[in-house]
Amino acid sequence: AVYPRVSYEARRPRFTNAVATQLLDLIIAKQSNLCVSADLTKAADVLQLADQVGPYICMLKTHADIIEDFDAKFVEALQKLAEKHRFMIFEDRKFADIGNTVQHQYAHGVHKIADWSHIVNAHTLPGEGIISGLKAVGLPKQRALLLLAQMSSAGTLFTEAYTQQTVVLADKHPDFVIGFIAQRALPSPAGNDYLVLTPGVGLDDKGDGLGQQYRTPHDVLVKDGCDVIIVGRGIYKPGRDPVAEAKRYQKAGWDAYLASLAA
Ligand code: 6AU
Repeated sequence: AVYPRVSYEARRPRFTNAVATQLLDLIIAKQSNLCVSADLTKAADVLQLADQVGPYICMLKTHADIIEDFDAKFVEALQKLAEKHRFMIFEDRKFADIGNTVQHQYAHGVHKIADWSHIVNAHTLPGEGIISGLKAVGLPKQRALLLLAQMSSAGTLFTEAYTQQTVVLADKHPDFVIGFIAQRALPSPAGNDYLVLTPGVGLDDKGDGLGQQYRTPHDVLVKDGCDVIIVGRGIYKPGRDPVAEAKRYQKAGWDAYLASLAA
């Protein structure tokens, strides 16, 4: 294989961040590398989806700022579901500002993301300060960060050099940066291990008419060496049965992982 697969078990001791080891434990215990993206606009709908797919996922991804009735009760209920079904919470905030501003966006405001989300993500465009700022807030709370190193959308302005520079920035903070949002495995020049979480995964659709591009779990896990598949509308799009689809993507993701181990 182009990207030799090392098992989740063997990689676990390479991580110092507690979120990364917890996540790997969940992936192994539940045999699931599936993260469901719950991009719904009503709190009750997000919670219902989380309860339905909870047994089949390692992680639930939220966009808190699209939830019309977001409040502390929602957060409490989501945390209960995360404990009940054992999944991690990933708020897909995509921070992109200077360190001082993202600290406030992370800790304060309506969403108080740092209080409830195990994982958040950030663009590296502003430079290292965005990581340092988020880390000062997140690390004492035992949180973790993913850096956007590539995107799934058509015509993305990410370049190979930007992707490589993003890995170099991660290597300055391996205690807080546990991985990337990317489309393929990204080896680190410093020899750190990173988890690659990959959106733009779908078994039935090729795109969404707004630039999203879908590949299969087999493509991203076997061909491109990624670690976690992120699936949204493939699971909850109207007309689809979220439980049946979550089971289907869990199996597709795990079968692809096993195939990549054998490859
Ligand atoms: O499966 P979908 O297309 O319904 O949803 C994909 C989810 C959305 C996007 O905001 C997000 O994944 N996403 C990201 C993330 C996770 O950062 C990056 C990217 O390159 N593409 C992408 O779709 O919630």
